[in-house]
Amino acid sequence: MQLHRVELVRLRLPLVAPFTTSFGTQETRLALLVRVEATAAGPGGQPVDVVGWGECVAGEHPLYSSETVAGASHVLATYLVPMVVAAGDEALSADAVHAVLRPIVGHHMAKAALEMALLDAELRARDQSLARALGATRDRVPSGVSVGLHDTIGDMVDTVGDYLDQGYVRIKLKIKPGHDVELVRAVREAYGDVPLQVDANAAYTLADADHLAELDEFDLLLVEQPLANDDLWQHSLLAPRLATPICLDESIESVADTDAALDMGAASIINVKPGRVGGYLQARAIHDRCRERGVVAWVGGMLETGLGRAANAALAAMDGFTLPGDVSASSRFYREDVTEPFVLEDGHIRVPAGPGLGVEPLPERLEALTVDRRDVHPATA
Ligand code: NPG
Repeated sequence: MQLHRVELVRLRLPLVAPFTTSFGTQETRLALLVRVEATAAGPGGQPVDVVGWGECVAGEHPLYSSETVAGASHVLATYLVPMVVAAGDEALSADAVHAVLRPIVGHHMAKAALEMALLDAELRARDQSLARALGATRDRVPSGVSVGLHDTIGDMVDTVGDYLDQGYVRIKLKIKPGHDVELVRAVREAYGDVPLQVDANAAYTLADADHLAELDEFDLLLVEQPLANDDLWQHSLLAPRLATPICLDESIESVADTDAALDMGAASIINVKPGRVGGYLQARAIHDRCRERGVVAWVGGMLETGLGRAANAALAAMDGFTLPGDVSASSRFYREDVTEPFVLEDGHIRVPAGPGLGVEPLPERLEALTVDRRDVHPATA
């Protein structure tokens, strides 16, 4: 593939309602997109000019992980893009990107965004969908929804009711110390045995083990990331004290982390987020490993625009993702997305079948949402 141009585009998207987790409240999302112009091989090997899009899920602030939009922009412009350009046209394929970028430590979300843009370009030229390229088998995926913390339990119960009315098949409640057991009890009492799980985003310590065990009576699918990101060992000590399965999110950045967590008994379920693990191809590798080991996995979400949402739906359509993912309708977060919106159909999201991501930014939306655009290859001053 020949790479002619790489552009970083920042969008500011207002959320339909503030989204609160144990690490803060968000009212808008600053999204970093990577746009590439390339010439790649067509179905018969002939050169085809294409545009590819990637989405970086780094936060505006380093609260969920250390990555940020500003940091990712810097790393993309200074290291990642020049490295793939220097690797040369011959070596440049989405499959090769992970190895080419290996010298750069961390920065998985920045790497994932560049890989995603190249993958989109490559697959568009080849006229193949991302779902097909990943080996996905389903044409729609069950849709779970993540419910942020609210001021009162009553408000949270009402919001859950709205989502159930819309057809979401699984509810994930954000929890934090002081907003946990009674919240879950209220939701269980209001809605019976709906598939329910909780996400602490690392808000507890091992000293909270007895308190977390009070969640056991609610028959939750899982408790996600109760302890700190780097507390793998402490998670392994917590797990035998809970009947509720532990799922890890923040702690898992690679296949090696997945193996370590499973070997140690720190988790029995894995949340796979392509950005957190360095791209869709690494996400597929973690899916494959979980499948080999007979471990339940599911696809997380990070408030993606329609671009990342399309790719997450394709990933979630793989056989080994046996729990509903955080792949909601676009309307869960955005009144106006940058692509055509994803909609709930009978509690499911349709997996795009068109080439590459199968969706693209709508020009007028893109223009209205754009904060700034910057060419990083060829670099401008
Ligand atoms: O559906 O996209 C979604 C959101 C799901 O709760 C969700 N994401 O901790 O998993 C998480 C959380 C998150 C959102 C994390 C934004 C980081 C940034």
